[in-house]
Amino acid sequence: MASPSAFDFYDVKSLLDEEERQIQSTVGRWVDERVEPVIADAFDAHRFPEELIPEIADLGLLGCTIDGYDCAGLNNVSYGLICQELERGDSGLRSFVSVQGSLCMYPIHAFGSEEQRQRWLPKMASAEAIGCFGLTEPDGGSDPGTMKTHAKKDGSDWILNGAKMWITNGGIAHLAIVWAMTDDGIRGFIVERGMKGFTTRDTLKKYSLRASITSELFFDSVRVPQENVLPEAKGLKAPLSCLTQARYGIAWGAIGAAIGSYKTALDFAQTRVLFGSPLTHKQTIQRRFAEMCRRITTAQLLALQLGRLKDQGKMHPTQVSMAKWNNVRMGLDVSREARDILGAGGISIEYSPIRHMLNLESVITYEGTETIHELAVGREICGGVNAF
Ligand code: TGC
Ligand code: FAD
Repeated sequence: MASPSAFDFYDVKSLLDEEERQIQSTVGRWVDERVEPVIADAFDAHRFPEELIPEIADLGLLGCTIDGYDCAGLNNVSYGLICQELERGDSGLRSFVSVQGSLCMYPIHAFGSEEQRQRWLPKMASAEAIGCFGLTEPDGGSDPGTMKTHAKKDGSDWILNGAKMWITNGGIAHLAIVWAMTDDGIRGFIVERGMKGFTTRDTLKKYSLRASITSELFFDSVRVPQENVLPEAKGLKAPLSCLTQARYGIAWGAIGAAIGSYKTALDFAQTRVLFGSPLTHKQTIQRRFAEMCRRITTAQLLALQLGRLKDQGKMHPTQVSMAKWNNVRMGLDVSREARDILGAGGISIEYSPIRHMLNLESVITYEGTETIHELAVGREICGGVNAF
């Protein structure tokens, strides 16, 4: 009987079909060859490696679960594996793909008109058009139902006023999916760069997700034509449905960050000789690796079952909440543990764990904080009573 792999202890790969395995290995190879050599310097320089965007598009990773419109039409498990491999490189790359596909292409596909789909989706699949998603506001992101950004009807146009904060891809986006309050409740708008009164400003001095662009968006009486309103996006449920798509990808992505950190620490511990033997011969080090492996394995199985439910059309948002909460917490704890095993070297950007650990401080906050997901699961279990 073959021994279990340290990186796939329960042979999760055997539960994948041939196409899923091939997609994972293609994206994994691309991350090894094209991302690993540049990502530490990009993080250090607080720079998103924009030169990789055309390659990401050529690999067919943008909006990859959409059928038609020049998109790849993959299943959700494949999309999850893509997120896992990208985040093994860096959370910033997975964020870029999540925002473009799950937060911008998804709402255009799910809530847009046929004209909007034809106009934007092929261009977004090829990265000719980059999107961002504006929901969070300066006064508090966890409670988007109280947003202050608002749009008022003016003839056949809308006049948009307000501001969004902490917006991934904002500074490079050609279009922003913006959620605003109207007399009719929350609606979604496609705001294009160049529209008068729409400006962005990048958020600098971040110590997390440094290889990713984060920006503020400002709307000063922006005139948005009716044809840029998403006709089927009505109420808070619409943006929350987009979040469900992105949170799903994050639940897989966090496994990649954990595996990257754990592998780096394991390679180090096998050759670091202290008190006469390698670190991997020490009882407490073995216990710590066993614990990391246990948590990664649990997260892999959780993500795969979530993906199978999603592919069968049976996935519930609170199941996504549990997976996002469990897997990001796991990724953060594993990368911190890996950082510690590297000793002083662990604080250097030369090793990936501190970069993953710092990135995951954003990942545990965005797309619903850990507390928000605990409360969403708690509400589901306790008869729907809202404890927010
Ligand atoms: P609530 O009454 O619970 O819900 C309103 C309506 O929405 C439905 N719903 C959902 N639908 C789909 N997916 C979900 N996850 C949903 N959660 C709720 C719900 O059934 C209801 O429908 P209906 O038909 O009854 O109207 O609303 P609430 O105001 O009580 O809020 C609930 C709460 C706190 C869970 C929600 O506000 C929330 O999720 N807050 C967190 C906000 C958040 O996650 N923001 C993320 C911003 S985007 C981002 O961070 C991008 S980072 C990207 C990257 O770089 O990767
Ligand atoms: P707050 O909502 O003010 O929360 C503060 C604290 O209060 C948190 O610890 C929270 O868990 C806790 N809390 C909240 N409610 C409760 C409660 N009921 N009971 C107990 N505790 C509670 N947003 C976008 O719209 N688009 C993007 O592309 C995007 N990208 C991001 C990129 C980065 C790098 C980061 C860091 C954030 C991004 N965000 C984006 C914003 C993100 O979604 C918000 O930061 C997040 O939703 C939390 O909102 P907040 O920061 O305002 O914290």
